[in-house]
Amino acid sequence: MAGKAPQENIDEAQLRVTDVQKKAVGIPGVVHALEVSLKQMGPIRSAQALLKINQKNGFDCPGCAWPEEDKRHKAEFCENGAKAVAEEATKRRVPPQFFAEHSVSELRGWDDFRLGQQGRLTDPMFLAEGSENYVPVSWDFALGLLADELKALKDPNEAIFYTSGRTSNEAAFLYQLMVRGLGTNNLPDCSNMCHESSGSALTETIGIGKGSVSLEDIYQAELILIAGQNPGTNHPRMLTALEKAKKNGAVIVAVNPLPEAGLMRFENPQTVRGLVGGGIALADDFLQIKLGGDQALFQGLGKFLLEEQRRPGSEHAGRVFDTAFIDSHTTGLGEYLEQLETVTWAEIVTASGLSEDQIRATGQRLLASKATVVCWAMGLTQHKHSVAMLRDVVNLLLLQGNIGKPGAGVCPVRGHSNVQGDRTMGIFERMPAKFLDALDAEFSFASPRAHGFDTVAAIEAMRDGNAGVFLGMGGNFVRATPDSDVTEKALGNLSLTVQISTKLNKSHLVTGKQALILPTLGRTERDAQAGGDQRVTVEDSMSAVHASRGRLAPASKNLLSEVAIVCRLAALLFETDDGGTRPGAPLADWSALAGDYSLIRKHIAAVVPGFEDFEAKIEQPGGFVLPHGPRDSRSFATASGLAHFTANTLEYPKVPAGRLLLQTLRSHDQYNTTIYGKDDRYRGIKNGRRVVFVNKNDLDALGIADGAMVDLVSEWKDGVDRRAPDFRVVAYSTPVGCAAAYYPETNVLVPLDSKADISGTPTSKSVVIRLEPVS
Ligand SMILES: Nc1nc2c(c(=O)[nH]1)N[C@H]1C(S)=C(S)[C@@H](COP(=O)(O)OP(=O)(O)OC[C@H]3O[C@@H](n4cnc5c(=O)[nH]c(N)nc54)[C@H](O)[C@@H]3O)O[C@H]1N2
Ligand SMILES: Nc1nc2c(c(=O)[nH]1)N[C@H]1C(S)=C(S)[C@@H](COP(=O)(O)OP(=O)(O)OC[C@H]3O[C@@H](n4cnc5c(=O)[nH]c(N)nc54)[C@H](O)[C@@H]3O)O[C@H]1N2
Ligand SMILES: [Mo]
Repeated sequence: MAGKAPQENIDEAQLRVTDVQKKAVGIPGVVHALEVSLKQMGPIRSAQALLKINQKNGFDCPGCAWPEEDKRHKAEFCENGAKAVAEEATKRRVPPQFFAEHSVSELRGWDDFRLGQQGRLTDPMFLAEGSENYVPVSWDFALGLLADELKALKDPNEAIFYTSGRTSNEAAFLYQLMVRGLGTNNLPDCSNMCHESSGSALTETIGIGKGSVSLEDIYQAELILIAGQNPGTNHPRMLTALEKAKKNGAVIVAVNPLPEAGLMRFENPQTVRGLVGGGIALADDFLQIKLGGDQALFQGLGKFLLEEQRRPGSEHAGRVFDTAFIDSHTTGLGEYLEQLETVTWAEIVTASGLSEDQIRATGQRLLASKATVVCWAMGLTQHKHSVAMLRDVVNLLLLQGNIGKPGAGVCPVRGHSNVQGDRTMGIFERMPAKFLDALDAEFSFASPRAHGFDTVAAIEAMRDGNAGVFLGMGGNFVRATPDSDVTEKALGNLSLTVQISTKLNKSHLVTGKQALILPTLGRTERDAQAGGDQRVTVEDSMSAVHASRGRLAPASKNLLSEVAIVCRLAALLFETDDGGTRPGAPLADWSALAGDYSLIRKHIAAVVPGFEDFEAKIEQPGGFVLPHGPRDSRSFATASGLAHFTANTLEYPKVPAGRLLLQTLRSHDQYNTTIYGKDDRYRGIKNGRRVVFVNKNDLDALGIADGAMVDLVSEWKDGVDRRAPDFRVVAYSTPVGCAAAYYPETNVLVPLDSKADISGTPTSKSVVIRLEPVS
């Protein structure tokens, strides 16, 4: 039997701080995942679901975007993947009766854990203006209301269409077509808050916003730098790949303010050795860097290579740089080297918090490596100067020709399982003209060309009264976004907010004047349409596209697939009463597309490069890999046709005395805003989430005791008091001046206009705070 959903908020008084763990996975991970699975799914469904994760002919794990290996284990087992599946395939339900019993005001008092744990949404629900309770409605009513509200807008740019990264390629493609057909590019997505800085930096410098390595490259790498990433929790299957790289002789360097368990030691649950204990030490070196200090580190490494290149008598002199590659494939080296000459070691040390010796030792690792990969995630993308930081990552790799050769390259490790695919399908407020031209040609219409709102701009538009309707294709907008109080108020200005969701979350409760919940199928469920059972496709972090087919019975008879929802809405928007297409609307047979997704793939094949023969290519076992110029042939689709070195002034956060810099991150028991449980096992936290990790020296200097209760108060130039109350202080291994606490509880502290230059990503890893003791 599956267990009952919790009926209480997390009681933070029960919080306990235990020992920090120095290794990841092993038996405790397996046991924990099975516990969660059984509680949510019961034994039979657990077995059905877990055996189909990431198997050929199975479904793509909704956990993360790390690629699958070609030779798969019987169970591609990963603790957090299993938890993600359990949360979706849960037997718990949120039926209409639930909303009759609980008003939205009451539910607003429930925390994210309690809301998410109630289970799957079963029916379309409507919250009328002034009403306290959602009521069940028909799909015709719900979609009719949404279409009417959209049509009634003075300007299509008053509508906002958000996407989270679980949406399939097929649904995403039709969704952006519908949005552009309506006449707007307002397509903000979770990527704006996630890897946007990676996309910005990579597109400028190497001509494509995607990583350049394959799994094989990871296995063949001689040196792997992992900066700003906690794979033990967020990409556990990556540890298996790192273990293999390590066995092949790779050196691994972890760059992180925190000694994350997964990076330190890993027990692979797929192997006997992993299960009996011991495991393998993954990181050879650990650089405990200050928050936001990575640009300094990468410039320091560049400076070291430059010095070695030029040092008379050095065995490496003149041979450090890959001159042949630089001469034929790059531009801008001179300006970059000038910047490296200008920046001083003293500044690099201050900014990074690392010693010159430590950086030089890592430089020696680079000298010794013929193939280097740099992997990164949110620790590098969510700072004010993230784009410059990532350009410096690219600079360093270009110096030694580490792009487009086996075992080398850039590896931004994506989050949501199809966030990369959604972008490929056109979910972007600034899609290039080439894509839009192809879209127009395929559907005989003229898509709008003015850029739309990204996530922050969308909130600003809502706040300022410039938006009327919000539609969320998945995700939990109100909790994932920064400046929670501002965002909540902004949503209240809209006339209608609509969420296409699998599970209950706060975005269903903080609404416009009217609201709709449109419940949809998840990845694990059978998607039966007029043309038979359908499969969808996804793209992983390494540009591999493959099919995903759900097998479980849907959570309710009244769910529609994401594709079906888009098609029905588009038909209401674009079709005339006699079934024709309105003038100016995209020419598409929406009901045929809903019945047979292979027809959608035909359109994708015609519009998106690399998808020719799409249907045939997904028949190949494991799918196919999209073209990637730098990786495939060292060709760079920049204006000059060359890879660009760039000169970036060194930046780093400067924190006033007596203040700390806060990073907001994930615990081991959450998937973004979905909270699975109350523990962060590796970091030694049990039964609670309101903790702030602080260096002991900072606590001493501030006169605050380990275990004391404090409010976190963010300080920003607008002088507004942003406060997250009642956090327990935990003395922890983190650089002096650098604190950490969990997202989304701390999103209230991130000011809306504190965002990265160029990419616009909220600075979730860089918030100046003070600790105010609670008396
Ligand atoms: N189980 C699980 N899996 C997930 C998710 C989840 O919530 N749960 N989320 C998914 C999503 S959408 C994403 S984007 C990824 C996120 O994956 P991660 O980026 O690993 O997630 P975070 O918890 O934000 O961790 C950031 C890491 O960067 C470090 N860090 C913070 N600031 C800095 C810095 O300035 N420099 C350096 N060098 N390091 C820094 C932190 O200490 C932490 O180890 O995971 C995906 N997978
Ligand atoms: N402070 C701070 N803020 C952050 C971050 C941070 O590190 N710190 N990280 C940022 C990052 S990296 C990201 S990616 C965003 C995440 O932002 P989002 O993607 O908006 O948030 P999620 O929590 O992943 O969304 C969870 C909801 O998605 C719905 N859902 C799940 N599966 C499906 C599905 O298959 N279809 C549909 N239609 N709905 C589904 C469920 O209803 C669930 O409640 O948050 C960002 N916000
Ligand atoms: Mo993400």
